[in-house]
Amino acid sequence: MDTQVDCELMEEIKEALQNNDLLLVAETIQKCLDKLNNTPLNIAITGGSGSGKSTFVNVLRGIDNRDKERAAPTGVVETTSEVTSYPHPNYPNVTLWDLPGIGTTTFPADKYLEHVGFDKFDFFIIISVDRFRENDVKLAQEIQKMGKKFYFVRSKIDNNLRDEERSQRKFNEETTLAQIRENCIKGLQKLGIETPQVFLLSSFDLHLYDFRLLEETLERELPALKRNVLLLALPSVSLEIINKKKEALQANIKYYAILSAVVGGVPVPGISSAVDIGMIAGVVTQYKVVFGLDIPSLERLAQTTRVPLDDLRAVMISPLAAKKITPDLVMKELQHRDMSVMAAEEVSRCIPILGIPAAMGLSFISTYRVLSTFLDMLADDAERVFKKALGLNTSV
Ligand SMILES: Nc1nc2c(ncn2[C@@H]2O[C@H](COP(=O)(O)OP(=O)(O)OP(=O)(O)O)[C@@H](O)[C@H]2O)c(=O)[nH]1
Ligand SMILES: [Mg+2]
Repeated sequence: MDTQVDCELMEEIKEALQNNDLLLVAETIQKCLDKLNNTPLNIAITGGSGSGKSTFVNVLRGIDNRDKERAAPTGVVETTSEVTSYPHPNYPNVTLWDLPGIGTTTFPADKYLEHVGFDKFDFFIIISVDRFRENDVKLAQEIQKMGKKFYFVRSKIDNNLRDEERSQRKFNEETTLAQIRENCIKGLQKLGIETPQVFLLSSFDLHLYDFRLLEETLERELPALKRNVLLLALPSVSLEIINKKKEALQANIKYYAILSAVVGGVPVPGISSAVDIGMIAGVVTQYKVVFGLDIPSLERLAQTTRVPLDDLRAVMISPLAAKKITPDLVMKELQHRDMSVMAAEEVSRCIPILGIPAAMGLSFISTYRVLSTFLDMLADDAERVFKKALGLNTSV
């Protein structure tokens, strides 16, 4: 799938470049980047009592249920009775909304939606721990009437598989999953949803079952800017997600490269032209957060996976991943790194397309290459950390 989002202001950037209005170029690019990074995304999680709503809210934010400070309260007796918002720890523009189940309120579906303030949500996830109920379906129909999207999630699949394995002599995971899916779909059809889609998940094993499918579906159905925000904010629970994050970040490098070219920077030995070290440090810091390689994210990952933090850190190879990013560190990395890995032609192809004046070409190329190289390094480390966290073979 195409994960690249181009900013609709590209034409204005080109025009400003042609007119040599560098201040306007910088301003417009900043606007683009703001849109790409700060577009709000509000996700509503609803469903029956004890279905795992709050746990799902937590895992989507990369937060462990046991994290008393930040986690949405969960447990066998903790009932969500109020609409509560939980901002994503790294992206304040992304908010997960833990809603009380419609069954735990006295509202009919339309009043329930009014009560929870449906308008602000980009989409709804309706969770059920077994078959879906009339309430779920009425809610889904009302959500649709309001012009919003909903997705059915069947939770705690790990429990079902464990139970089946204990009680069936010929246990087969695929067969059991197919049965659960079939059962949910038939139930929903009976209640009036013509072609339902149900995603089978375990919040404790997000990398298994249908989470990938759910993620792909959301990506497909969201408007471009929201899709980009969702992708960056999602926990890196699959190699595909890591790869898509990398592509999305790669697509933005041109903006930073233009910025660097118009603002000018410091000449670094071994680099063919000036680059803006401070800006590069800022962008690389953002890459670390997107890939979950910053210390707070790693600590949360260690807690969720129970893999010691030091073991996770030990598989990271790049000094950029292991240390706090400072302009000095970036400078040092640049000095002893071969930045010619990316063919000059590949980058220079962008120059006429973007309308970058020849005088700025070299700076553009340098920054483009530097950021691409750093992005590659960090994406590789993200893969290693992901494999370590899941106990996969990390030898490279
Ligand atoms: N095995 C398993 N247990 C889960 C899963 N998701 C949630 N749980 C457990 O189910 C219980 C209820 O989870 P919550 O997240 O509190 O459910 P909830 O829908 O927010 O519950 P209420 O707010 O009471 O309506 C907790 O003990 C969770 O640990 C899952 O995917 N697998
Ligand atoms: Mg709850």
